[in-house]
Amino acid sequence: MPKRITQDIEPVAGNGLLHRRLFLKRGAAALGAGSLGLMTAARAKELPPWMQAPGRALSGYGSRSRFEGHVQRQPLSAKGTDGAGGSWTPLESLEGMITPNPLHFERHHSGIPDIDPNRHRLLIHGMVKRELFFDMDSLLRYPMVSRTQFIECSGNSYLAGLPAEPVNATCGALHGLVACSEWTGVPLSILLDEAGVDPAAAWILAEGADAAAMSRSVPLAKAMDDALLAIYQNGERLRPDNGYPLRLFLPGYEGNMSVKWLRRIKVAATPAMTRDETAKYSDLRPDGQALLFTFPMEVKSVITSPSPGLELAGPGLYQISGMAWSGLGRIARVEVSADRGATWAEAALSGPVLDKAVTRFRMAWRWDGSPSVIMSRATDETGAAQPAREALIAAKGRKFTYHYNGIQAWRIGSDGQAGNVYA
Ligand SMILES: Nc1nc2c(c(=O)[nH]1)N[C@H]1C(S)=C(S)[C@@H](COP(=O)(O)O)O[C@H]1N2
Ligand SMILES: [Mo]
Repeated sequence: MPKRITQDIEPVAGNGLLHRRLFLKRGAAALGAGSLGLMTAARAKELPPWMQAPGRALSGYGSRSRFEGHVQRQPLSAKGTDGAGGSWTPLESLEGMITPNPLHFERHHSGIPDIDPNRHRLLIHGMVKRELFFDMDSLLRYPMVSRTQFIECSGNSYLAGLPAEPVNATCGALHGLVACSEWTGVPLSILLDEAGVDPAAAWILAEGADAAAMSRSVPLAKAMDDALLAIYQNGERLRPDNGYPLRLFLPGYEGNMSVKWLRRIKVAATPAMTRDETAKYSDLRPDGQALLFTFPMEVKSVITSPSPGLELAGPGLYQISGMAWSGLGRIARVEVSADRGATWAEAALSGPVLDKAVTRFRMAWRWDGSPSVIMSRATDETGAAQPAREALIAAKGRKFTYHYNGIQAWRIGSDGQAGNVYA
């Protein structure tokens, strides 16, 4: 082995964490050496069956390999008949920063409406000089922008850290109410400018066209800053699950405010105090008072591999892979520990590192086969760092369910199995 590689794979923190340089150089090939050795030259020369006859025909709309059918959102079934429920993105099965549309998590309060885009309308009214009424064709004529950003339900992750005993479930089932897409649409500010906002206005109310008519109040400053009327998701029209034909998208803010199936925006002086911003999506403090309007999703990260359900095959070199995001800006740094937080080392960030987007991080780990606890800790460009679970509970108590962003620890047993652990 060349000298430089030998140096690069020197541990940089306890229990076998290796320098992130390993992934920035050809030395990374060292990770794969074992498995390639199994294939003999003779077997590699045989023609596999799929090379012996032409493959199947073209199709108008693509589908994934039949060997990937097990990768599913979970749980799939809606509870009850009112259509309320959610499905989680299987984070442990995905890589990179983009969430494929069919695996984008879902959260709806009254099912998915079957909206005919030709009959869908958006009304802008309230404290404006002129009311505006749009159909989809007229909206599509406005200049659009595209942004790659995450959306996260503020109820995400509480199951991973707030129950008295750690819940054992996959990474996706614990943290999968987050997804990152390229969103394309019309900046809301363009339409509000056209409507002529009254200088005394300070809020908007956004309402969806679902049976719940789900609605949230949004500060006018956010509406005028980077709020998007999203029409496209990763290049194609939104999925019905995610708001077809039109949704509000509020970068960095709790997912609930990104009203799907958007039909109405009312400009107002005060917040409307809707059900979803009073009875729900408020944060109960230890003293029994509730905090309202806690909009930004704070910095978080989680290791997606290894994680529960993904078994390590035996001692050796592994790639720790995970995702980090912050509703306050870019990810500045992710650190990883393999010794229950005693020592930490900086992970490699996989670019581009975008504002309010998921950032993929990677770390090389030489696992010696002994029981270990691995964890990740993200810091964003504002300097905010992801808190330890105990520190978060000490500050916020145990009664809150939204905005949990504590550090996630996975224990790895000597059998290579991972599980949720409080560390
Ligand atoms: N009209 C409407 N908008 C809605 C909801 C809803 O039930 N109805 N759910 C909200 C919640 S709680 C979240 S977290 C996000 C989820 O977006 P997604 O289903 O596209 O992942 O949509 C929000 N927008
Ligand atoms: Mo949500």
